[in-house]
Amino acid sequence: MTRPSEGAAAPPPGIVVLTGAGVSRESGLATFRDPDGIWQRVRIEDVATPEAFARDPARVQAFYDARRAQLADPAVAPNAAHLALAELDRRWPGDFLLVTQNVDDLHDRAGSARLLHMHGELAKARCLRCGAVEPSPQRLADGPPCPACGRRGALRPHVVWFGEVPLGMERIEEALAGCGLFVSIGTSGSVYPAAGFVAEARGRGARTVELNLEPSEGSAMFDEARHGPATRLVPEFVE
Ligand code: BJW
Repeated sequence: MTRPSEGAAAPPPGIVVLTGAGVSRESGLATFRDPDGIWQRVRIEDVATPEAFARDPARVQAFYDARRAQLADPAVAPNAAHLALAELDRRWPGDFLLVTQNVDDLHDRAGSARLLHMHGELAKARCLRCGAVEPSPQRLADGPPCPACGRRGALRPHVVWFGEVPLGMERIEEALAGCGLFVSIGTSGSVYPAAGFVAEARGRGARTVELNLEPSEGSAMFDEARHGPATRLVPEFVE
């Protein structure tokens, strides 16, 4: 992507990048809706709703404990796409926001700074008693105490389930309203409100680009679409 030339009169356009599970797939983390995806193995209604947690907290905690353990596997590390986005963040002189739907910490580990986890973070836990959001113990199924209030068994994964409000929506709306370029990477575009961001950005006059293994549900909404693996497409795009 061309960096704005020094001394140019117009300020560099703001950029909003939206990422989904596809960006972490080549790091060894499964997506949700691909044939080998997480929702082929477990039902959303059993693990990813507040009702599921109320009905069977042990099952939900075990599901997220296993995914948290996977993140600690040394084989799981940021890939070329995460690194290219961190590089873009570092060198882009204008407004920039990387909005990820992913609960993994691979963008953080790659060095992205202007980053917002709209569906939460596996590395954090939230206390249902005092509301504190703290680094998560590796296992929540054992009912560890809240680091803030000491209450046992009140921590839940700091992730956003279906029917819950995504995080940072005000900051995201503001960034979408002011951006000149919106790039969607590795997401099927099937979960709202993220799936609607392309229409919002486009409606405000931004150029919209999709980088995905295959056309997503909202592919027709993009001005430009490139299809292939994120580890190839993202470094090429950021170049
Ligand atoms: C590659 C690749 C490679 C593969 N390179 N690409 C109708 C009925 C009921 C509800 C609704 C409804 N309409 C809308 C709703 C609301 C609901 C919703 O969207 N439901 C839909 C199913 C219809 N949404 C919500 O409930 C959200 N909250 C909400 O709307 O609150 C109201 C509100 C909004 C705003 C302001 C105020 C109020 C909350 C949604 C929470 C989603 N949570 C999850 C789980 C998080 C925790 C966890 O990880 O377990 O988030 S679900 C899951 O899906 C996860 C993901 O972030 C999310 C998106 O998935 P993603 O990332 O797109 O993955 P995939 O697998 O779908 O796609 C991967 C893509 O990568 C594919 O296209 C591949 O081709 C590609 N790919 N390899 C590049 N190497």
